[in-house]
Amino acid sequence: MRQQLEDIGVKALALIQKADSLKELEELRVMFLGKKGELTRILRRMGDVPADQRPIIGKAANQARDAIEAAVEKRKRELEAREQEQRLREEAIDVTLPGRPVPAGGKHPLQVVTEEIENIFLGMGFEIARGPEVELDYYNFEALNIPRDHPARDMQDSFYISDDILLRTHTSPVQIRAMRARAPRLPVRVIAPGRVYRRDDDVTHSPMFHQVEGIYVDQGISMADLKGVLLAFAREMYGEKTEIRMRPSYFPFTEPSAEVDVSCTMCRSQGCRACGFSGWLEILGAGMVHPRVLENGGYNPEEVSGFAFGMGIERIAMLKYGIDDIRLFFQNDLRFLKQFT
Ligand code: 2NL
Repeated sequence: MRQQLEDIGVKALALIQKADSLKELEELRVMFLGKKGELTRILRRMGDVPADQRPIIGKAANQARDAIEAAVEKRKRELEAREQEQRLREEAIDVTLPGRPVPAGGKHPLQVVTEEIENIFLGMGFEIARGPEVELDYYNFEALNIPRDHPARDMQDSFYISDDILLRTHTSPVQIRAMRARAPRLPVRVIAPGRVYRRDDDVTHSPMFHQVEGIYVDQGISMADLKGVLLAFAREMYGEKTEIRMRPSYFPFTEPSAEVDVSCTMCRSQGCRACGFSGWLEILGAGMVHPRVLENGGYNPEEVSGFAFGMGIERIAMLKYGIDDIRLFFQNDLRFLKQFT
């Protein structure tokens, strides 16, 4: 029996050392140490061993079991280490690979144009003023001398929130607020860029669009100041050879009022499709602030005067980039937007 134990030990250690997978190793462990294993089978026959031999055989059996267990453990660690190393090789991350590119994004063409306009007026000493897009009827219409029966005040033309609250239809209310915040201090010299809303929707009109308005109130401001500022603006925006012309017009909030045209940059006033073969592009409305509007702004029209102007950003951007459909600005199609970064 001692010999048998020794044989099992030698055989087991040899097989265990050669086991090539954890599965095979476990099968060997069961084969020798399991309930029906070879070693267990021999120990079951301990009863047949003469009593004086039992300690010796028992000791030999224990030694065989300990040796097999130790060999299994040792081989298990080796196989696990090998498996781990293989996994690490397979799953290795190459930290020298280039990163995934993050698209950089860019400015919306309307933002590009708005900032260009802002910077030109900042350079002439104007401040940038902002105000609510949901506005009181008073600031949007009443304070601007727009009569009760004016079509712009109709439900058909403006987005009303309630009887006396609506989405602003121009940024003029921002300038009324700016005047009231500053009065009686002088000068008031602000521009008001931002979103405005009108019930209009076709190739050249969007229900939401953008405006920049400007106002300059001080002692002795005249139409000459208006023309000088707008000419300086046009030349910075469209080039130093640019000319402007003013034609009489009408707005309820200015008197007198004018449409301001800029000489066509595309054809150097020779006449082209963009300017309707007239040589001039209509891009601004302007005028001297109506005395009642000055009053509503907190200023005495006997003591001060002012000019104001307004322009639509989409129209300016469409002329600048040759865009023929206003809806392209708001569809967020990257094929369109990527052309202007
Ligand atoms: C246009 C014409 C204009 C104004 C806007 C204005 C504002 C105040 C007082 C007086 Cl607070 N006027 N703004 C004046 C004349 C024309 O805009 O064609 N806009 C797109």
